[in-house]
Amino acid sequence: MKKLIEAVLNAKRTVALTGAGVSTLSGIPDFRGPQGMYRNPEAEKIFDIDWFDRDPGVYYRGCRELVYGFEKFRPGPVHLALKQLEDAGRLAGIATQNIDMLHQKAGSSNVWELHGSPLWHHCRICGKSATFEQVCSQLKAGAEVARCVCGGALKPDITFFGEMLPEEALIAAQSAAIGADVMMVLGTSLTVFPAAGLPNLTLQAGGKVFIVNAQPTALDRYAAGRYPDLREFAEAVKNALA
Ligand code: CNA
Ligand code: ZN
Repeated sequence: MKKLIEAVLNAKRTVALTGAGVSTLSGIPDFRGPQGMYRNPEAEKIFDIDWFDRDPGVYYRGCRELVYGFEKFRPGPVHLALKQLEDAGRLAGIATQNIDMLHQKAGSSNVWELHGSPLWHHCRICGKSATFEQVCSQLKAGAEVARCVCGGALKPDITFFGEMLPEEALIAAQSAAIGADVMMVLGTSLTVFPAAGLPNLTLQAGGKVFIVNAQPTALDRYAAGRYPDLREFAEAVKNALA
């Protein structure tokens, strides 16, 4: 971990790419870790746009507790460490694949949400928007699927499989990755593209990539350093900035 911390302290521009692993420390299951949602074969349907249009109940049943229970989850040690790095002027931004809004809750200001978030929902028929709170209150009142006044299903602005990524966030994250001399890859299996391609942009531009993830990734052999433990990472950041 010493090499990673030294690189960050000496870098001109560091960016982070985060995945579901950083939020397992807050109690939110990931997809592909040992306790991940993909142990349930139905899980692949939950964030699939064709399934949503066929039966929005698949998403709402699968995410009732999780997404609409997001209020009860608190930022974990990695979210807090990244906020500290930003405050210390050591982190230019965070590209996240997460949809749980925990980086913002931790206070990080430069967050590119590559897979969107449920902060807003839109009607699949008329396009009208609804807030997270409006959807939560429908679900609390017993609705199986949150619906627009026109009767259409409300879909969260989360990028589902089969949809394009939010263009602005993707372009910002890509240019940050190209301009970074250090990229920290934290808690992601690096399997969902194009997000998983961001570290390649840093490598191609001559920057260094460090990976902190329990399971191996396809980029491990190109990494300047590779560590399994996200808690240890958060602790090392805290100590370095103390
Ligand atoms: P993933 O494929 O589930 O990979 C997560 C990785 O994190 C795995 O390789 C784990 O080994 C690793 N990991 C988990 N916990 C720890 C830990 N404590 N220490 C070290 N490593 C750990 O998730 P990705 O983010 O790579 O996949 C992208 C998908 C998952 C995105 O589309 C997300 O929207 C989606 N997702 C997001 C959330 C969330 O917002 N919190 C939760 C579940 C899935
Ligand atoms: Zn509508």
